[in-house]
Amino acid sequence: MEEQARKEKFQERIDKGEKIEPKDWMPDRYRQQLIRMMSQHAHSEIVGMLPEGNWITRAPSLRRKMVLLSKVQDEAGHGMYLYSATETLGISREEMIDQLLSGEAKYSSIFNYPTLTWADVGIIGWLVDGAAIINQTMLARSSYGPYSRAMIRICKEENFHKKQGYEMVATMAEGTPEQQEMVQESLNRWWWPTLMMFGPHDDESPNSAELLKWDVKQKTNDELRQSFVDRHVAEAHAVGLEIPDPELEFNEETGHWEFGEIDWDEFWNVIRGNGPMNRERMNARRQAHEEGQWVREAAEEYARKQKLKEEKAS
Ligand code: BYC
Repeated sequence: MEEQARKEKFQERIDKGEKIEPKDWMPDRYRQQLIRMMSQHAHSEIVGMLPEGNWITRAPSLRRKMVLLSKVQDEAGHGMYLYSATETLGISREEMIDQLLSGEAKYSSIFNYPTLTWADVGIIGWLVDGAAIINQTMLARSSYGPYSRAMIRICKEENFHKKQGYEMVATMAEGTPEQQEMVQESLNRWWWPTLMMFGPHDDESPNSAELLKWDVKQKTNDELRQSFVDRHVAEAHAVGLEIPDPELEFNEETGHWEFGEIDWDEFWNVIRGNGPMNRERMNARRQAHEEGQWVREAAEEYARKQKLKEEKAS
Protein backbone atom coordinates (compact mmCIF):
# COMPACT_ATOMS: atom_id res chain seq x y z
CA MET A 1 0.00 0.00 0.00
CA GLU A 2 1.27 3.45 -0.76
CA GLU A 3 2.42 5.62 2.11
CA GLN A 4 -0.48 8.08 1.73
CA ALA A 5 -3.11 5.33 1.63
CA ARG A 6 -1.56 3.73 4.71
CA LYS A 7 -1.67 7.01 6.55
CA GLU A 8 -5.34 7.46 5.67
CA LYS A 9 -6.18 3.95 6.84
CA PHE A 10 -4.25 4.59 10.05
CA GLN A 11 -6.19 7.80 10.68
CA GLU A 12 -9.47 5.96 10.02
CA ARG A 13 -8.57 3.39 12.66
CA ILE A 14 -7.79 6.19 15.13
CA ASP A 15 -11.04 8.00 14.33
CA LYS A 16 -12.98 4.79 14.95
CA GLY A 17 -11.38 4.59 18.40
CA GLU A 18 -9.30 1.49 17.66
CA LYS A 19 -6.14 0.93 19.68
CA ILE A 20 -2.83 0.82 17.81
CA GLU A 21 -0.67 -2.12 18.88
CA PRO A 22 3.14 -2.50 18.60
CA LYS A 23 3.13 -4.69 15.47
CA ASP A 24 0.60 -2.54 13.60
CA TRP A 25 1.76 -0.18 10.88
CA MET A 26 2.12 3.39 12.15
CA PRO A 27 3.55 6.59 10.66
CA ASP A 28 7.15 7.24 11.71
CA ARG A 29 6.11 10.53 13.20
CA TYR A 30 3.49 8.83 15.43
CA ARG A 31 6.19 6.43 16.65
CA GLN A 32 8.65 9.28 17.29
CA GLN A 33 6.09 11.40 19.13
CA LEU A 34 5.18 8.48 21.39
CA ILE A 35 8.82 7.61 22.08
CA ARG A 36 9.44 11.25 23.02
CA MET A 37 6.44 11.57 25.29
CA MET A 38 6.48 8.12 26.89
CA SER A 39 10.22 8.14 27.58
CA GLN A 40 9.94 11.62 29.13
CA HIS A 41 7.12 10.26 31.23
CA ALA A 42 9.20 7.25 32.33
CA HIS A 43 12.14 9.51 33.22
CA SER A 44 9.79 11.74 35.24
CA GLU A 45 8.66 8.82 37.34
CA ILE A 46 12.27 7.84 38.06
CA VAL A 47 13.58 11.35 38.77
CA GLY A 48 10.32 11.96 40.68
CA MET A 49 11.47 9.54 43.36
CA LEU A 50 14.24 11.91 44.43
CA PRO A 51 12.38 14.87 46.00
CA GLU A 52 10.19 12.67 48.19
CA GLY A 53 12.86 10.04 48.79
CA ASN A 54 14.77 12.83 50.49
CA TRP A 55 12.30 12.63 53.42
CA ILE A 56 12.08 8.86 53.99
CA THR A 57 14.66 8.86 56.78
CA ARG A 58 13.00 11.85 58.45
CA ALA A 59 9.34 10.79 58.37
CA PRO A 60 7.72 11.73 61.69
CA SER A 61 6.20 8.30 62.46
CA LEU A 62 6.46 4.67 61.41
CA ARG A 63 3.08 4.89 59.64
CA ARG A 64 4.13 7.93 57.63
CA LYS A 65 7.44 6.29 56.76
CA MET A 66 5.75 3.12 55.51
CA VAL A 67 3.33 5.07 53.33
CA LEU A 68 6.10 7.23 51.87
CA LEU A 69 8.38 4.26 51.20
CA SER A 70 5.57 2.50 49.45
CA LYS A 71 4.71 5.56 47.35
CA VAL A 72 8.31 6.07 46.24
CA GLN A 73 8.55 2.38 45.31
CA ASP A 74 5.35 2.74 43.29
CA GLU A 75 6.99 5.54 41.28
CA ALA A 76 9.93 3.25 40.46
CA GLY A 77 7.41 0.63 39.29
CA HIS A 78 5.68 3.22 37.08
CA GLY A 79 9.01 4.11 35.52
CA MET A 80 9.83 0.45 34.76
CA TYR A 81 6.36 -0.11 33.37
CA LEU A 82 6.65 2.92 31.10
CA TYR A 83 10.15 2.02 29.90
CA SER A 84 8.78 -1.40 28.90
CA ALA A 85 5.81 0.18 27.11
CA THR A 86 8.18 2.52 25.25
CA GLU A 87 10.45 -0.38 24.24
CA THR A 88 7.53 -1.78 22.23
CA LEU A 89 8.13 1.15 19.83
CA GLY A 90 11.62 -0.03 18.95
CA ILE A 91 13.92 1.91 21.25
CA SER A 92 15.98 0.11 23.90
CA ARG A 93 15.91 0.91 27.59
CA GLU A 94 19.68 1.54 27.54
CA GLU A 95 19.23 4.14 24.80
CA MET A 96 16.51 5.92 26.77
CA ILE A 97 18.57 5.92 29.94
CA ASP A 98 21.58 7.25 28.05
CA GLN A 99 19.39 10.07 26.73
CA LEU A 100 18.34 10.94 30.28
CA LEU A 101 21.83 10.78 31.75
CA SER A 102 23.39 12.80 28.93
CA GLY A 103 20.82 15.55 29.49
CA GLU A 104 19.34 15.07 26.01
CA ALA A 105 15.94 13.87 27.26
CA LYS A 106 13.50 15.96 29.22
CA TYR A 107 11.62 15.00 32.37
CA SER A 108 8.88 16.87 34.18
CA SER A 109 9.85 20.38 35.31
CA ILE A 110 8.21 19.83 38.70
CA PHE A 111 11.00 17.59 39.98
CA ASN A 112 13.56 20.38 39.76
CA TYR A 113 12.25 22.07 42.89
CA PRO A 114 13.54 21.30 46.39
CA THR A 115 11.58 19.59 49.18
CA LEU A 116 12.37 21.87 52.09
CA THR A 117 9.92 20.73 54.78
CA TRP A 118 7.93 17.63 55.73
CA ALA A 119 4.78 19.43 54.53
CA ASP A 120 6.19 19.20 50.99
CA VAL A 121 5.61 15.43 51.07
CA GLY A 122 1.87 15.95 51.64
CA ILE A 123 1.66 18.82 49.16
CA ILE A 124 3.41 16.77 46.44
CA GLY A 125 1.01 13.85 46.96
CA TRP A 126 -1.98 16.17 46.82
CA LEU A 127 -0.93 18.58 44.04
CA VAL A 128 1.68 16.78 41.92
CA ASP A 129 -0.03 13.40 41.97
CA GLY A 130 -3.35 15.26 41.65
CA ALA A 131 -2.07 16.90 38.46
CA ALA A 132 -0.69 13.56 37.24
CA ILE A 133 -4.09 11.89 37.68
CA ILE A 134 -5.85 14.55 35.61
CA ASN A 135 -3.26 14.21 32.84
CA GLN A 136 -3.02 10.42 33.01
CA THR A 137 -6.74 9.67 33.20
CA MET A 138 -6.86 11.28 29.77
CA LEU A 139 -3.80 9.32 28.58
CA ALA A 140 -5.48 6.08 29.71
CA ARG A 141 -7.74 6.60 26.67
CA SER A 142 -4.81 7.28 24.34
CA SER A 143 -4.70 5.50 20.99
CA TYR A 144 -1.50 3.53 21.65
CA GLY A 145 -2.49 0.28 23.39
CA PRO A 146 0.57 -0.29 25.63
CA TYR A 147 0.57 3.34 26.86
CA SER A 148 -3.14 3.34 27.50
CA ARG A 149 -3.00 0.09 29.48
CA ALA A 150 0.02 1.28 31.50
CA MET A 151 -1.92 4.41 32.40
CA ILE A 152 -4.94 2.49 33.69
CA ARG A 153 -2.80 0.65 36.18
CA ILE A 154 -0.70 3.67 37.12
CA CYS A 155 -3.77 5.86 37.72
CA LYS A 156 -5.06 3.40 40.32
CA GLU A 157 -1.89 3.90 42.33
CA GLU A 158 -1.81 7.65 41.74
CA ASN A 159 -5.28 7.90 43.25
CA PHE A 160 -3.98 6.34 46.44
CA HIS A 161 -0.98 8.71 46.33
CA LYS A 162 -3.20 11.72 46.06
CA LYS A 163 -5.42 10.57 48.92
CA GLN A 164 -2.51 10.02 51.28
CA GLY A 165 -1.15 13.46 50.35
CA TYR A 166 -4.46 15.20 50.93
CA GLU A 167 -4.93 13.37 54.22
CA MET A 168 -1.52 14.66 55.37
CA VAL A 169 -2.33 18.18 54.21
CA ALA A 170 -5.74 18.11 55.95
CA THR A 171 -4.12 16.84 59.18
CA MET A 172 -1.57 19.65 59.16
CA ALA A 173 -4.16 22.25 58.19
CA GLU A 174 -6.14 21.29 61.31
CA GLY A 175 -3.02 21.05 63.49
CA THR A 176 -1.00 23.50 65.57
CA PRO A 177 -0.37 27.05 64.26
CA GLU A 178 3.17 25.93 63.31
CA GLN A 179 1.81 23.02 61.27
CA GLN A 180 -0.75 25.26 59.61
CA GLU A 181 1.93 27.76 58.72
CA MET A 182 4.22 25.02 57.39
CA VAL A 183 1.59 23.52 55.09
CA GLN A 184 0.46 26.93 53.79
CA GLU A 185 4.08 27.90 53.09
CA SER A 186 4.57 24.65 51.19
CA LEU A 187 1.42 25.24 49.14
CA ASN A 188 2.70 28.73 48.31
CA ARG A 189 5.91 27.27 46.86
CA TRP A 190 4.38 24.34 44.93
CA TRP A 191 1.19 25.86 43.48
CA TRP A 192 2.70 27.64 40.48
CA PRO A 193 5.24 24.93 39.53
CA THR A 194 2.36 22.42 39.60
CA LEU A 195 0.37 24.54 37.13
CA MET A 196 3.45 24.47 34.87
CA MET A 197 3.37 20.65 34.77
CA PHE A 198 0.61 20.81 32.14
CA GLY A 199 2.96 22.46 29.65
CA PRO A 200 2.82 25.74 27.72
CA HIS A 201 -0.41 27.46 26.67
CA ASP A 202 -2.16 25.77 23.75
CA ASP A 203 -1.04 28.39 21.24
CA GLU A 204 2.59 27.79 22.27
CA SER A 205 2.44 24.01 22.34
CA PRO A 206 4.08 22.70 19.15
CA ASN A 207 3.19 19.03 19.76
CA SER A 208 -0.46 19.31 20.73
CA ALA A 209 -2.04 19.45 17.26
CA GLU A 210 -0.46 16.17 16.17
CA LEU A 211 -1.12 14.43 19.48
CA LEU A 212 -4.78 15.49 19.39
CA LYS A 213 -5.17 14.37 15.77
CA TRP A 214 -3.81 10.95 16.69
CA ASP A 215 -5.90 10.74 19.86
CA VAL A 216 -2.84 10.43 22.08
CA LYS A 217 -4.16 13.51 23.89
CA GLN A 218 -7.91 14.15 24.00
CA LYS A 219 -7.62 17.45 25.84
CA THR A 220 -5.29 20.40 25.50
CA ASN A 221 -2.74 21.58 28.06
CA ASP A 222 -4.94 24.54 29.05
CA GLU A 223 -8.08 22.43 29.37
CA LEU A 224 -6.35 20.01 31.72
CA ARG A 225 -4.82 22.86 33.71
CA GLN A 226 -8.28 24.37 34.17
CA SER A 227 -9.71 21.05 35.43
CA PHE A 228 -6.84 20.87 37.91
CA VAL A 229 -7.46 24.40 39.20
CA ASP A 230 -11.22 23.88 39.57
CA ARG A 231 -10.76 20.69 41.55
CA HIS A 232 -7.86 21.78 43.74
CA VAL A 233 -9.16 25.23 44.66
CA ALA A 234 -12.25 23.53 46.12
CA GLU A 235 -10.07 21.03 48.00
CA ALA A 236 -7.81 23.78 49.38
CA HIS A 237 -10.77 25.79 50.62
CA ALA A 238 -12.32 22.69 52.21
CA VAL A 239 -9.34 22.46 54.59
CA GLY A 240 -8.93 26.22 55.10
CA LEU A 241 -5.88 26.76 52.87
CA GLU A 242 -5.40 29.76 50.66
CA ILE A 243 -4.31 29.54 47.02
CA PRO A 244 -1.36 31.94 46.51
CA ASP A 245 -2.92 33.81 43.61
CA PRO A 246 -4.46 37.27 44.15
CA GLU A 247 -6.17 37.07 40.76
CA LEU A 248 -8.04 33.86 41.53
CA GLU A 249 -11.75 34.47 41.00
CA PHE A 250 -14.78 32.27 40.43
CA ASN A 251 -16.62 33.02 37.21
CA GLU A 252 -20.31 32.29 37.82
CA GLU A 253 -21.08 32.21 34.11
CA THR A 254 -18.48 29.66 33.05
CA GLY A 255 -18.46 27.77 36.36
CA HIS A 256 -14.62 27.89 36.37
CA TRP A 257 -11.98 29.49 38.57
CA GLU A 258 -10.04 32.12 36.68
CA PHE A 259 -6.42 32.42 37.68
CA GLY A 260 -3.34 34.64 37.22
CA GLU A 261 -0.61 34.25 34.61
CA ILE A 262 2.10 31.66 35.07
CA ASP A 263 5.70 32.85 35.09
CA TRP A 264 6.68 31.29 31.75
CA ASP A 265 10.25 32.55 31.96
CA GLU A 266 10.65 30.41 35.05
CA PHE A 267 9.11 27.41 33.25
CA TRP A 268 11.43 27.61 30.22
CA ASN A 269 14.40 28.26 32.45
CA VAL A 270 13.71 25.08 34.45
CA ILE A 271 13.19 23.07 31.24
CA ARG A 272 16.51 24.31 29.87
CA GLY A 273 18.28 22.89 32.90
CA ASN A 274 18.56 26.00 35.06
CA GLY A 275 15.97 25.26 37.76
CA PRO A 276 16.88 25.20 41.45
CA MET A 277 17.58 21.44 41.50
CA ASN A 278 18.32 20.37 37.90
CA ARG A 279 22.02 19.75 38.43
CA GLU A 280 21.54 17.97 41.73
CA ARG A 281 18.83 15.69 40.30
CA MET A 282 20.98 14.67 37.33
CA ASN A 283 24.01 14.10 39.54
CA ALA A 284 21.95 11.90 41.85
CA ARG A 285 20.62 9.87 38.88
CA ARG A 286 24.11 9.45 37.40
CA GLN A 287 25.49 8.33 40.74
CA ALA A 288 22.62 5.84 41.25
CA HIS A 289 23.22 4.50 37.74
CA GLU A 290 26.93 3.98 38.37
CA GLU A 291 26.31 2.37 41.74
CA GLY A 292 23.80 0.01 40.12
CA GLN A 293 26.29 -1.23 37.52
CA TRP A 294 27.12 -4.40 39.49
CA VAL A 295 23.41 -5.23 39.81
CA ARG A 296 22.93 -4.98 36.06
CA GLU A 297 26.01 -7.14 35.46
CA ALA A 298 24.84 -9.73 37.99
CA ALA A 299 21.36 -9.82 36.43
CA GLU A 300 22.81 -10.27 32.94
CA GLU A 301 25.08 -13.07 34.13
CA TYR A 302 22.16 -14.78 35.87
CA ALA A 303 20.05 -14.53 32.70
CA ARG A 304 22.94 -15.93 30.62
CA LYS A 305 23.35 -18.92 32.97
CA GLN A 306 19.62 -19.60 33.04
CA LYS A 307 19.58 -19.64 29.25
CA LEU A 308 22.49 -22.08 29.13
CA LYS A 309 20.70 -24.33 31.64
CA GLU A 310 17.53 -24.28 29.57
CA GLU A 311 19.45 -25.05 26.39
CA LYS A 312 21.14 -28.02 28.05
CA ALA A 313 17.83 -29.33 29.37
CA SER A 314 16.08 -29.16 25.99
N1 BYC B 1 8.23 19.63 32.04
O1 BYC B 1 4.28 20.92 22.84
P1 BYC B 1 4.18 20.71 24.31
C1 BYC B 1 4.34 12.00 37.84
C2 BYC B 1 8.08 20.37 26.98
S1 BYC B 1 5.37 12.19 36.52
C3 BYC B 1 9.20 19.43 31.12
O2 BYC B 1 2.94 21.17 24.97
P2 BYC B 1 3.40 17.99 24.76
C4 BYC B 1 4.85 11.73 39.16
C5 BYC B 1 7.60 19.33 26.00
O3 BYC B 1 8.17 18.07 26.27
C6 BYC B 1 4.56 13.38 35.49
N2 BYC B 1 9.01 19.65 29.79
O4 BYC B 1 4.45 19.17 24.63
C7 BYC B 1 6.04 11.04 39.34
C8 BYC B 1 8.02 19.95 24.68
O5 BYC B 1 9.41 19.77 24.48
P3 BYC B 1 9.98 18.69 23.37
C9 BYC B 1 5.04 13.33 34.09
C10 BYC B 1 7.78 20.04 29.41
O6 BYC B 1 4.13 16.72 24.73
C11 BYC B 1 6.58 10.87 40.61
C12 BYC B 1 7.86 21.44 24.93
O7 BYC B 1 7.88 21.62 26.34
N3 BYC B 1 3.91 13.19 33.21
O8 BYC B 1 3.23 12.15 37.59
O9 BYC B 1 2.29 18.20 23.77
C13 BYC B 1 5.91 11.40 41.74
C14 BYC B 1 6.56 21.98 24.38
O10 BYC B 1 5.41 21.39 25.05
C15 BYC B 1 6.73 20.25 30.31
C16 BYC B 1 4.06 13.04 31.90
O11 BYC B 1 5.15 13.02 31.39
C17 BYC B 1 6.99 20.02 31.67
N4 BYC B 1 6.05 20.19 32.62
O12 BYC B 1 2.75 18.21 26.20
C18 BYC B 1 4.72 12.05 41.55
C19 BYC B 1 2.78 12.84 31.12
N5 BYC B 1 5.65 20.65 29.62
O13 BYC B 1 9.73 17.31 23.92
C20 BYC B 1 4.16 12.21 40.27
C21 BYC B 1 3.01 12.58 29.67
C22 BYC B 1 6.01 20.70 28.34
O14 BYC B 1 9.21 18.92 22.10
N6 BYC B 1 3.30 13.79 28.94
N7 BYC B 1 7.30 20.37 28.21
O15 BYC B 1 11.45 19.02 23.28
C23 BYC B 1 2.37 14.69 28.56
O16 BYC B 1 1.18 14.59 28.88
C24 BYC B 1 2.82 15.80 27.65
O17 BYC B 1 4.05 15.43 27.07
C25 BYC B 1 2.97 17.17 28.37
C26 BYC B 1 3.55 18.19 27.36
C27 BYC B 1 1.61 17.67 28.83
C28 BYC B 1 3.94 17.09 29.55
